[in-house]
Amino acid sequence: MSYLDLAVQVAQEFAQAYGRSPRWIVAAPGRVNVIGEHTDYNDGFVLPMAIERYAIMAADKAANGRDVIQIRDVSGVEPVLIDVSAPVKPGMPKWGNYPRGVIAGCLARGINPGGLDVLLHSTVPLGGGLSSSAALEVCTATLLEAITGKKMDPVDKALLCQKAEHEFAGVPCGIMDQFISVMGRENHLLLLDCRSRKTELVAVNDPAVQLLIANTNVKHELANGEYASRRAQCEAASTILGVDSLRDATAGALENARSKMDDVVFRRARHVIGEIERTLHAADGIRASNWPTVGQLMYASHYSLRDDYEVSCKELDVLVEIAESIGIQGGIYGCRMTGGGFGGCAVALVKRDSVTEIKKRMASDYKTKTGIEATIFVSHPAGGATVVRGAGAI
Ligand code: GAF
Repeated sequence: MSYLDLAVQVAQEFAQAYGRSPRWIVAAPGRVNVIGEHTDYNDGFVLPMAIERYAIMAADKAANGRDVIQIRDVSGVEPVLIDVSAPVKPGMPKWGNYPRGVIAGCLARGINPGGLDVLLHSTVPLGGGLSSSAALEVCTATLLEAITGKKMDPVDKALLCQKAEHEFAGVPCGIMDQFISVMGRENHLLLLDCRSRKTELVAVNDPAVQLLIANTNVKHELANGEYASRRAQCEAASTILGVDSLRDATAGALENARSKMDDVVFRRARHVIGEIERTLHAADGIRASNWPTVGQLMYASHYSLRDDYEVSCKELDVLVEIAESIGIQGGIYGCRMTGGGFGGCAVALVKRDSVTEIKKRMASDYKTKTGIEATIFVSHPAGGATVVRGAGAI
């Protein structure tokens, strides 16, 4: 569903929840990362795109006139109440920590909308590795911008949202997810240099290809702790190599230092150094519409994440094996796990006219091999966060 259609639905849901029409509606997309995994916190490159799955918020000034932002979710989970007349701190329910962290950051910048009644509806699958949390953060920031008329610089906005995730949700994420949710552009991938924070839009103009997303529908518990330990291992490798970050290391320097580090740290660094290179090559391949090359880089990324970085899982590997067995002949150029790992989604580069067949075959082979139903869909590269309805537009 497009965000415009979804906004119409959310306006109705707001009316049912609060008994009047919303004055503001904003949307922020989730993302799929085409390549460049676990490179953002190593100052490397990433190549994500925003997807046609959104966190949408509809809002009006608080009916009771109090300085409290009330956020209800259409799923009926416990609502979040945030008093904006006092310092905002993490609290319960836990899901509210994403908007709380963003609101705290906005208040610190003088962006204070006062009390609000808000309804949230998200179509980004939770725990699917498609950045449902970044979409929620960026959606909140966009809502406060729309209401106050105070627009942030896009880089500041993304960094504010990342800080919310670090300090309020306790997740030491990199910058990719928030950047793409803010800066996505229709029909483009975003090549982001995570060191300089410079971005370059890479057009995907070939109507013969599409990105297909397959959700394993599993999320293994260890994800958060393992993410933090990967960051620590990368820092350990940088220290041994005498560089600020693995962005500055080369495969040759790593090989020369092999005896100075344990095997796990060596393999983590090998993944990151190789993945940064693959990402730049993939961007070249996309510019040239060289799909077989891009596909091979995606497979290579997956093997490296599976064997060296060890963030894949059985279900993701099964999806990639199915993709390989379908092959280019069956319409798949390449496939890899996407996002942090330990479950969530795989992304595949496919021929558009094979999509229906591929979806059928992937779903049935995955069910046979794992006993689990996958959720499979295609998405065009979508635009970044947007104000659908602003003050005065109703
Ligand atoms: C998660 C993080 F939030 C991102 O910053 C990134 O590190 C990704 O995992 C792995 O590439 O989505």
